[in-house]
Amino acid sequence: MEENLSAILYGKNDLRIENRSIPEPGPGEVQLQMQDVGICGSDVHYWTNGRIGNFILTSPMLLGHEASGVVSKLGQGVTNLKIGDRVAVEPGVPCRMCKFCKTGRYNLCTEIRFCATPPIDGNLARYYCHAADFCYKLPDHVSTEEGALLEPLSVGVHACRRAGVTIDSTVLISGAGPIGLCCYLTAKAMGAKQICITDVDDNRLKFAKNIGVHHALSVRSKTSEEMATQIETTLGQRPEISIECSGNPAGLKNCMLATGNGGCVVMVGMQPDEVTVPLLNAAVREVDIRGTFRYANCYPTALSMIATGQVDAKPLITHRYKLEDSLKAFEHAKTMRDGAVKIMIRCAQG
Ligand code: 572
Ligand code: ZN
Repeated sequence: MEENLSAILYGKNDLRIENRSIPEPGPGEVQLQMQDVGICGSDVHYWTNGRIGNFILTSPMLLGHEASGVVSKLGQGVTNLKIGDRVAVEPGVPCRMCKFCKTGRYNLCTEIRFCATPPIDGNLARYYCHAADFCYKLPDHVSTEEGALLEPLSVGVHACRRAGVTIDSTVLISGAGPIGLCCYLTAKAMGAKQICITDVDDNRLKFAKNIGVHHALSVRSKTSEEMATQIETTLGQRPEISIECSGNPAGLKNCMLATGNGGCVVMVGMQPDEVTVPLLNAAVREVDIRGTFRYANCYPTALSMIATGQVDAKPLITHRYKLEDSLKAFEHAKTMRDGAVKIMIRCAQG
């Protein structure tokens, strides 16, 4: 048997690197020789908790959903790709039939199969098969690492679209983790004139400054009211748009109070089910509160941002591991020590 080394989560705190058989592409699918897979917070969460909300690991599952690969086999009827093409993998494949799919909001499809969301396998392996129309050919000058980064960047594209970011926007981003930084890069590329980013962690704020953020503010031991004032003073006006990426209720409260009248708060970070927020204050100032769920139709835009050079996402990659060292990579991602932002796993040998 040819080897297909795979990172398989058997249960809580039980990640094993094991050999599986190489899968054959079904109709409309391609077989991919996987190249680079980024570790997402959700991969780490499934590993350490065995579940996220109602999505519970009940049988072994491959991790990984921020991926790129090289086409190694074509399934029946595939015409959009050829063997040897380097591609980015959009990890959610919807039913293509329902109301949401047909109106372009396929991220809301209830039948969507999303990599590394139980019970669907992810792609942290040597070989993996995926729907060909959810693979995007990378131009020669775009690396497969950048291809893998299209996934978190797509989250940023979707958030900025939902928020209505445009030329001249003034934007607040709460949380300077990988997703906050992807929202920053996207908002900048979409023309935002001023962007302020906040976090509790000074190292993350320093990292944000190093990749070009002008206004990086610490929220440590400050009230939301104090933050709102400091953000307004820093930007010279209240933000029209706030993008909440921390998942912390205090971050959401900051966004709601800081956003100017008639503005919009977009929620990206995963909040607890029920939180206490200044809802009436937002309502009477016509501050819209919008949800987001992953992304739809964002990969082509994320790829354009990279391919045209409008966005350089490479600096987000702080650490690299080989597939065989995935356990070490996950240990690193758990602690995020040494200023880790995006940890990338190299799946291809050599
Ligand atoms: O890159 C996509 C992504 N989506 C995340 C988290 C990490 N990465 N989401 C948060 C968790 N939800 S969920 O609905 N779920 C576990 C399926 O609670 C999905 C979106
Ligand atoms: Zn993710």
